Amino acid sequence: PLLSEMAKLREELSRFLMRYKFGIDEVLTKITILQEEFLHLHEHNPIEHVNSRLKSPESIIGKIERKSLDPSFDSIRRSITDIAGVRITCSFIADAYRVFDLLTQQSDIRVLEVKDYIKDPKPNGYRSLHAIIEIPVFMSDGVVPVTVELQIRTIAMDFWASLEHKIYYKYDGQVPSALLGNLTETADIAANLDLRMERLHHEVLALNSDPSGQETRDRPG
Ligand code: 0O2
Repeated sequence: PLLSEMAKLREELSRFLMRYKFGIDEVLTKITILQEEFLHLHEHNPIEHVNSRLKSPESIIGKIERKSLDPSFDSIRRSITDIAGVRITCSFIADAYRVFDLLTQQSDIRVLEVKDYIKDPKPNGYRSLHAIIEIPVFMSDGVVPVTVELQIRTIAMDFWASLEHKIYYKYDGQVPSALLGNLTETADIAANLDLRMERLHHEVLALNSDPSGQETRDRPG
């Protein structure tokens, strides 16, 4: 009986997680459409790359324990909003906000929460635009709203965050204070690089435009 209980639980868990995988698929399709449309219009493509991940059962269990949550599917659905995660890396800060608007203004998407760590960086220097969105997924037995965590950032922010993440895990969260200071400083340097790159980008656009402000030249080749 215990084995059949376990098998039932595993089946329920994989069906539960499947919805989140489909939620990711829906968001990725929306991003692909935006990217292809930008490409078609011959405009500058605001998206550098896209990553997605489904939280592992171990990591979900870890969060249930850390937050002392009721371990029911219903409570997990309500309390753990980052089971499905999509990270979009853009070239410039303005692109990050543009992509955020283009996605969150779509009529089938409901925005549950926004955390703008670009405007208000975390004390360690972490920058990114976060949103918890809800997207409908059409299953055989009906429509289910699925929450997806969106993280939108620039290449420089992403570079910093991946190194910081590695260091954080290497020291199991207890990063030596000398390193912490250095990390925050590099986050500020990365933010400065973002500003300068954006300025440079605008200068290039201005140089390639005619007096009426229309772009006149495409990249050769
Ligand atoms: P992983 O391994 O990337 O999934 P919560 O998720 O509710 O516990 P919180 O603080 O409410 O956390 O959510 P928040 O601030 O929106 O951050 C969630 C995710 O953002 C993290 O997920 C990271 O991916 C990223 N993040 C937030 N702060 C930092 C930071 O200081 N450094 C880096 N590198 N990433 C950060 P996880 O689950 O912590 O990690």
